[in-house]
Amino acid sequence: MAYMLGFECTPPPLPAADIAIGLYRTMRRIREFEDAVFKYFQAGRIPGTVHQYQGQEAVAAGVCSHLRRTDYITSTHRPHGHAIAKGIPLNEMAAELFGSTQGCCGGHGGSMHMGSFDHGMPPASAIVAGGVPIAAGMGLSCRMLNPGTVVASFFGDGAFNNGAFHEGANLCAVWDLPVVLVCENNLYGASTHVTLVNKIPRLAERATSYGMPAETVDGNDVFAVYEAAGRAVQRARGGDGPSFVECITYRRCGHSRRDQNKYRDKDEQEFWMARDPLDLARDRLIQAAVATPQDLEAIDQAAAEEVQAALDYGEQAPQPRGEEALRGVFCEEPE
Ligand SMILES: Cc1ncc(C[n+]2csc(CCOP(=O)(O)OP(=O)(O)O)c2C)c(N)n1
Ligand SMILES: [Mg+2]
Repeated sequence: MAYMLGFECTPPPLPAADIAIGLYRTMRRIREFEDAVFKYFQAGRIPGTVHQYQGQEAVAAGVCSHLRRTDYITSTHRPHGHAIAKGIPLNEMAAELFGSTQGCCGGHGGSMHMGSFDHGMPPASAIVAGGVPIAAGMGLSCRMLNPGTVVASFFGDGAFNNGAFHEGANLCAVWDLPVVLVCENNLYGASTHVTLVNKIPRLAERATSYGMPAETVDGNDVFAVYEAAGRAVQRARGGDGPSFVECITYRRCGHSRRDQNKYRDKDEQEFWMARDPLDLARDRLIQAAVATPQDLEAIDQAAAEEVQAALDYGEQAPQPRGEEALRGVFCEEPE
């Protein structure tokens, strides 16, 4: 395990029962949504492509459970899990995927630009590392206009070597911005393994050079992510500046819809497939007698029903008329 994760880790104590069960529920809602959406894409019922989040649920759930509706996140080309964890209703997300005017971006964004200003998530940027300088800007605005508000910026290991990450991280550090930099190190940037593009594989080690606390956690253990993110969010909220949390995780799906994962080592895949974040959380909750298998099955069932209802809603929601395409393109003249 140490070889594959790259470090030894001890699972932290469980948080309070309602929080621990809430983390499981969020992960299950994400997994159900993603699995159902995959089937719709495969069947050609949703246009475009999709980058999915199966396997990484613990990161979004663990971080966003510390955030308020008035806090912000920035997201990536893989945004569904972040959006669900930040509280965007599934109906609005599903409608967005179908390009409906009822979608959270009015159908203009689709999968890769999921977001909702009402829920503290500007539409996701599919430009790798693009969210980091945006988070720095939002963090500056929060510090000046709304102290106590926090920005969490999600990005991948592939983003780490992009200049935009370094500019954004440096600004966060020098201006003590209330930003939590959440690196989802799923070991691959598309098909490129993290060791091929990093001489120092522990990305948190390099992040400390900006002068901020940085730590690496087991990103498949939702309770480990929850604990580390709690420290980082508290620090940001208290005005003490940014932190970097590297979450080592793995996607259970291809990079995008058509990817067949042929570039991934068999042993590596087997190791990670046996470390499903939902299974790990389920086992711990049951072992600690925080929940019974029946309690968790009820959560699973409710999530499946909610997701199916959302996709039914999204598929039937009204499609835009032609003139909608120009909405938001030109500035409206003030009356
Ligand atoms: C600036 C930029 N370069 C290249 C791409 C094409 N691209 C899309 S996703 C991706 C890989 C990103 O890897 P990572 O940041 O690790 O995120 P992951 O896909 O693993 O979630 C690339 C290269 C892009 N969208 N933006
Ligand atoms: Mg990656």
